[in-house]
Amino acid sequence: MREPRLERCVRLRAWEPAGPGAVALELDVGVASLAVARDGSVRLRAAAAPALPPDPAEAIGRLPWRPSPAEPFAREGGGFVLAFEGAEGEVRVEVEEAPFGLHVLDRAGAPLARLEALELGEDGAARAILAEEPGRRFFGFGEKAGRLDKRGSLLRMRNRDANVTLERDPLYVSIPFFMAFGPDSRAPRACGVLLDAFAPSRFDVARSDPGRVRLETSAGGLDLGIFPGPLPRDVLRRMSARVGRTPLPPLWALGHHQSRWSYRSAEEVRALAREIRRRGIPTDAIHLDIDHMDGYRVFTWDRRRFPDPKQLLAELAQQGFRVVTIVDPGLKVDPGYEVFADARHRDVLMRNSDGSLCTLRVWPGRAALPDFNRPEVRSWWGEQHRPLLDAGVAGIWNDMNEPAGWTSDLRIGRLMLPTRSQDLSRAVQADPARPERRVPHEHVRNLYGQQESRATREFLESARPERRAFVLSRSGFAGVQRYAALWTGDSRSRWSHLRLSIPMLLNLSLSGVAFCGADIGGFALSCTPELYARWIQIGALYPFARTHSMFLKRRQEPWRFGPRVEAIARAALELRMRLLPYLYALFREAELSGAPVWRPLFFEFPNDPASADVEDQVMLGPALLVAPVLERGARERELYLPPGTWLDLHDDSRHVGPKRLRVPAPLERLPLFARGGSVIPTRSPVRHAGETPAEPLVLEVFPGGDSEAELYEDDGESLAYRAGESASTTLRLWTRAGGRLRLELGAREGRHPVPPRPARVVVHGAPPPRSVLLDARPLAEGSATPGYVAAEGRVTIAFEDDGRARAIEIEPAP
Ligand code: MIG
Repeated sequence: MREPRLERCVRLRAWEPAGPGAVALELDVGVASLAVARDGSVRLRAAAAPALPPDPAEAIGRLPWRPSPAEPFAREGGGFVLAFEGAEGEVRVEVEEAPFGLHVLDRAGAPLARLEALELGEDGAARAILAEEPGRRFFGFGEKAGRLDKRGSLLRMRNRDANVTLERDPLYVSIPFFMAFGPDSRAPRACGVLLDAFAPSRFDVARSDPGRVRLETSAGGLDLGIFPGPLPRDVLRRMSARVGRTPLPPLWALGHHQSRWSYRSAEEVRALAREIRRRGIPTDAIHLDIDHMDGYRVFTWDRRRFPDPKQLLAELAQQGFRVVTIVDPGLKVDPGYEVFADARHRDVLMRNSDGSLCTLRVWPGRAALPDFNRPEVRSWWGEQHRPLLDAGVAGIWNDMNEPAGWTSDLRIGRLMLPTRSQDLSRAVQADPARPERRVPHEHVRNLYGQQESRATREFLESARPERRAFVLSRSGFAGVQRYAALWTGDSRSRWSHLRLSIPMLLNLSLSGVAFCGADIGGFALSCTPELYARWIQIGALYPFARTHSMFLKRRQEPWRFGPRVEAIARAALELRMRLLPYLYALFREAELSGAPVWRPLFFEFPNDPASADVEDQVMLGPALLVAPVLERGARERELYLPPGTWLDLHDDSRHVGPKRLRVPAPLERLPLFARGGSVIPTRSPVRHAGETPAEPLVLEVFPGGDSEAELYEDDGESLAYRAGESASTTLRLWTRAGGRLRLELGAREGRHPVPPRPARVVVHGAPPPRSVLLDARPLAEGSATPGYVAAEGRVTIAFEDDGRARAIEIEPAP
């Protein structure tokens, strides 16, 4: 990013109301508009021009702005106030005349954000300087390596193929959003800031000046979103109401995905599938990397190695496997290749400013790139997937869409070394807001991968309206979650990269991307048995769980590391399968509220200052705390338990936080704790999500507090749930001193049919009771249904779940 010439705005010259909840501003250096939404979110747009550029928001997939009825009023001494208070949120924006500045406050007057200076320049460059308080922390920023708290860093947003150096910046994804949090621990205070600029941008996060955060964009003008808290979840609710949420994935996509660069032939894929099932490794999907294609021509198959894809995929479907194929954006420049010929004929490809075809070298050799900013190109691109769907492909994996590529390379067999790096400096693309106009590719670069995934999802949803789509993308921008899940690209099979994945996925989660994961086992270099064991233990709990690896290295199927590690992998994936009902409900929550599936500790414990320091532990939803082992040779793990009661899942031992402790972590063990006072819906493990579990409903109850949770069910596959074809059951738990406990299952709601089924409630850490009541009637001890068994510190209650409301009470022995 070159240094832009900018001029500081010194003065607000004039202002006037501009429709509901909005004000038009005339500045000494340009114009601006300020708006307050019904949920209290604030938007400031500004440019050094006589008028603001057309708003690209809708064209890039932003949800409609919901204006508040707020009206501005003049302040004494100049400037104005725009304030709003409603059922969904509240905010007060004080605008100062000279020097120009903005204070964003909550109703109680607590500062949320303070724009201290605004600088605008030619070509739409802009800089916003936010005054910050010491002790504030900064999370989010999309896909970034390094610490969880980004205070003190300089972060760049320009999508780039990171090429196995994940510790560098920038990476594949740019999400110019952060959540400022703290510093007041008595009253949690979180606020979100989105620099909604798809041109390359830069964040100086209290680095050059500990009291300031500087946001800079290189084009497009300033478009700043401010999302009030006070809680982290409030920020994400508001931010995601703007940029969109992660749609509920099909259930199978929450299973384990097995991938490799590449499974190279139908026979190899068959053998893989057989082996997975023979060994009982729970797995739902197999990914086909670039070698399934004919000479890396996307949307084709190598007919020698994959003579009958439809037949192959049908066989795999019989065994409960879905197939995901890779689709790169680069089309081989080859007049004999139909897709390319059609692309050229329809003029959908990116050009250079002189009108020549823009090309890069990628896997197929010289390749051309579609311009996904044009809606008709997106539809055209979508249509190209039809043959894949006809063959039975279930999901699409978008790689190389930063876009990646190079200018020349050296090849030896499948090995390739770029000898000259990418040059797209002459390329132009459609301006999303005015598709007939061309802008430098660089100005819209960060949108490239997202627009590709958008084209893909929109096609999948229109071609198969009866099914939820699955799209996986490497690149993206703010809001990418609407279209695709993300994986974090090319890591190395090294302990440092296992460790890196934790804060990286937490920050991605806090940036709106609920469905994200890292390659289990690491991508490049060979993985050791111990590293694979530790990686899959935590990887099985990544929101998106895929084993993937490069060629030229030790193979990475879960059984490649000997029987001991195979058993560990199986157990880890079985745990994921058990937790599927819980995970599924978390994904549903993400779709409804923007709350991520993976949460840093402070998200759940915003009042506990120590929780904000923890970057190597994860809350999987509200109820499970995971402390992965990230060190070679470690056989114990030190961890932190936030305030409250915790039960160690391995032995039901009880701990009271806040507390640091050291727990044994033999290779077989992932330290895992349940929050006291929670109910976790589970089921018995299956080999793939579509299989009927032997035990469809097991409610794991961890006493030590009260809670309310939701069991969410539907057909797992279609979009009918959006029309009420779902089933929700409220789970309420009360625990009282001395071991008294009451669990209520609300009457099932919604139209998704669930046949009567056996159910179990397992109360952990519970001594033999005096009595157990089901709907106020005492149950007999024994194996009959209904009935209960008390053994080994657990009370297990068996009953039939027919959808009616139920109440279970445990009376402790005196
Ligand atoms: O230049 O398709 O991140 O997952 O296996 C490498 C081959 C291209 C990079 C992806 C990786 C994939 C690989 N791709």
